[in-house]
This record gives sequence, C-alpha cells and structure tokens, in this order.
Amino acid sequence: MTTKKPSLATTICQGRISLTSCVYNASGPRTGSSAALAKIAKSEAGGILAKSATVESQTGNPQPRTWQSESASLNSEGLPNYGIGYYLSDDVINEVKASGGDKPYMVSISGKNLQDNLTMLSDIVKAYKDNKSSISAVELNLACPNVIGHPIIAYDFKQMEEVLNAVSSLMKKSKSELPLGVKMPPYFDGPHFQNAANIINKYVGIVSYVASINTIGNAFAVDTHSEMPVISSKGGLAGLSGPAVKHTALANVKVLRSLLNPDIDVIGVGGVSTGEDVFQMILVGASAVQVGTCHWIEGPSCFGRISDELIEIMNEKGYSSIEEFRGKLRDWSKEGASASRAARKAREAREKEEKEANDLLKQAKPNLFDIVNLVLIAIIAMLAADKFGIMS
Ligand code: RRO
Repeated sequence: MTTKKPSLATTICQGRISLTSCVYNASGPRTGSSAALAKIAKSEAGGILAKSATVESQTGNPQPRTWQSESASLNSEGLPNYGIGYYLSDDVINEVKASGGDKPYMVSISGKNLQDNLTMLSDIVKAYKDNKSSISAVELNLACPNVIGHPIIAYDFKQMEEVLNAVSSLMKKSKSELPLGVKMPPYFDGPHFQNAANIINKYVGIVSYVASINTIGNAFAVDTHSEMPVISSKGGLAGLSGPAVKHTALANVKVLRSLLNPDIDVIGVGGVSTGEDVFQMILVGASAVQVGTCHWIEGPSCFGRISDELIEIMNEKGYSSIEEFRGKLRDWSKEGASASRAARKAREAREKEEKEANDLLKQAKPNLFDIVNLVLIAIIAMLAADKFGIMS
C-alpha cells in the first residue's frame, strides 16, 4: 500500500499568499544578495524573504560581528544591505524568479527612522502596483536590536503605534493591497504581550501577519582566552538566536496567536532547526515557519532536510496537511502525560533491542582482517605441506 505524501502547503496573509511549503527563510543571514536569494529560490523553501533594507546601501557594523556556539549564535550585523532599490530592481527579481519559478518573493524594511520606513514603503507600493507578480509582501521590521543609538521600536509602545499609524495612513491613501507583515521582538511578560497585541489589532486589514520573534536583543558572550567580548561593536552586545531561543519563540507565537485578531496570521521564527521544531510551531498556532540561524549555518539545503523531517512526523501521526494540527495544542492532562511516558519507554525499548541486534550481528561477522589472516594461514599450510611432501 502506498501512502500519499503529506502536504506542507499553507497560506499566509488571509489566503492571499500561497506557499507550497510552510517552511521558508527568515530575513537575515544569507539573504542580502541576489545570488543568495536565488539559492533559496532553488531550494525546498516555500518562499523567499530578502534581508531588511534601508533607504541607501550600507556595510553594517565593524567585524567581528557574528559568533556561534552549538546552541546559540550572536549577531551585531548592523543591517548590512544594498538599499531598497536593489531588492526591488528587475535584475534582482528576475534572477530570483528564474531560479525558483513562482515562489513568492518578499522584501523587508528596517528604516533608520519613520520617514525612511515611509519612503521605502512608498517605493514598494509603487513596485507592487506596476508589477503585482514580482513582489508578494513586505515585512516591516520593528525589532532590529543592533542599530547603534536606536532602541528596539516595538519595546516602545508609543513609538510602535506612531509607526503603524503612519504606515496605515500611507497604505490607505495609496489604496494599496500590498500584504504587510510586522517582525516583532520577543516579549517576556504578560502585560507586554497584551500591549503589543492591542496595538496590532487596531490595524487589522493593514497588518496581515506578525512574524515572531526577532533575535533576543543585547545578549553577550565572553572569549575566555582573550578575556574580551566576542563581538566588537555596541560593547559586545548582540542579538541572540539559535536553539537557545526556541522556547521563547514558541511562547511568543502561542501567546500572540491567542491575543491577535484571527485575521492576522502568526509566522513562527526563532531557534527552528528540525522538522519537530516546525511541527511544534504550527501546533501552537503558526501559519508558516521561518528559519534563520540554521539556514545561516547549514545553507539552503536545510529547507529540504527540515521539510523531510516534518513529513516523517506527519506520516507517523497520520496528518496529511498542516491545517489538521495547526493551533491544536492540547491542554495538559494526566492521561496525555502518561501516554507520552509509555510511548517514550516503548521507543527506548525498541531502540535498545535494535542496538543489541546490531551489536550481535557485528560480533558474528568476521572482519576483513580476520579473513585475510585465515587465507594467509591456509596458504602457508598448503606451501608447507607441499614442501615436506605431505600432499604427494
Ligand atoms: O542586521 C542586523 O544586525 C539584524 C537585524 Br536588521 C535584525 O532584525 N535582527 C538581528 O538580529 N540583526
């Protein structure tokens, strides 16, 4: 019997953008150049999201500005990018589209001030009007932690509201239907989640999705040998990402999903590196999942690997589409916990049995060295027998 492969397809922005896979890249590493974006287009990623842009091209903060360990990464890139014009240019879009067919291509903006964000948004609205098929959405980054002298916008609720208000006026005035998402920083306390959600909910119809979370701002790592920070700018403070932030990201997706208007999608991002991470993000309510640090470390082949792992989990659980489990996290219960313990025990017993069987097989199999030795002994015995006439 052949089982039908589960579908990873999803939609974001209230069905206006279709993704063949719910897994795609986060804005950030490996998204700054047309060549890097073309590689994402060629991969199994469901969409392509460019690096956050500023009005003009800029090189970013001084090196060293990145650091990685097994469980965590730091970056203080400081928005290196080629300027918004580059990400909207025909040359870049054609190169990306030529590599990835019809995958949605999305841009991201992170202006130095409100006026810069409005200037870039006007350019994107115009490009969208001129050629709807080339740009699918814009992600407004309200959470970059690394611009020297600029606090994170979405931690200042007054400023966040000012920005969304101005953005909303521009969108209404231009009568643009360009889907707009906002990238949010992580929150850690109930009232902060509530404040952020209350503000965003005022812009339902303008804000189509929330991507949660950006890196955890102002983290720090020490180089023990040199007794220095590992990052050279901002006194060594930098954005934290990678597996270490996954549980903060899950909490943010879960809580924001429960507080936001259902017409605003939540896209999960933060510490995702396996199919199981994606499964968990969808279970807590994500409509799609972006991958940042893992894409940075592993390259665009990560999208295929993560998708395969997700398909395996869906097969095991009998899910054929992500809609069947999206947002369907169950309440904690004694019965659920004991069923989970029993399943874990059964799996451990199965793995132990498999290991023992493999070990036995290894012991039973003579190795190449033994075989060569036996052959040599047999040849010497035959030669000796021949010499002393035993064979004659
Ligand atoms: O470029 C960066 O330093 C950067 C950005 Br724009 C962001 O949104 N998040 C991050 O960790 N780094």
